[in-house]
Amino acid sequence: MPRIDFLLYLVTDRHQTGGRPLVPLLREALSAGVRAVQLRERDLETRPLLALAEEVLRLTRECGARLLVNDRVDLAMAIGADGVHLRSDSLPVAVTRRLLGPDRVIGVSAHSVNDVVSAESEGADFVVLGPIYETASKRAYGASLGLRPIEEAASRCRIPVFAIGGITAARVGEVRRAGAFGVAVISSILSAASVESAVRQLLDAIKAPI
Ligand code: TZP
Repeated sequence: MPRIDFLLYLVTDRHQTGGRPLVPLLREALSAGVRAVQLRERDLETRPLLALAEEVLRLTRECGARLLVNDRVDLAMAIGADGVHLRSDSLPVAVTRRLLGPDRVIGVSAHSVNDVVSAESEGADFVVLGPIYETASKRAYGASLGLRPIEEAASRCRIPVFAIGGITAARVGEVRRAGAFGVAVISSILSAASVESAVRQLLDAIKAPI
């Protein structure tokens, strides 16, 4: 099982950059210390998504960071990405593992403790659980979960749980105290006026004793 060696997981959404192009912002985030990126551009068609994925992979490689591709196992394999991030309607974890082999990383999106338990039993390497807080990024997922599911998932499961949804540097402490291994974010990095200082603040909060 691949070791999860990052605590801050940057999820992309090129619609949340305040009109700025995504790739230079990713470069800035990687230079500031982001070590894992999930490419999640759900409305991009295959060809432009492939081109973007190749460009982002070059960047992550330069910076010694990992790149996971949301949902598109085919695309992740085609470019030699570090892994995939599966949704509930993606290929199952076991099928993905057969395709990717033992060394690639498989992350799974979870919206309940039961989702985390299932993801672990199916062989996921880590989960992203949320939305923990109210977030404009994901109204579609309805009510925020709060901290309790993190506590329960952390006590019932061994795989790393990343908290997502409304995560800011100020909230990192409480989600980590609840049992989150790390945090996953879109807007608090990509919508920030200074991506570099947003990343630094998040990493400082992550490194602070809990
Ligand atoms: N899954 C649950 S909430 C969410 C995703 C992808 C969006 C998180 O965005 P933000 O801006 O970090 O709250």
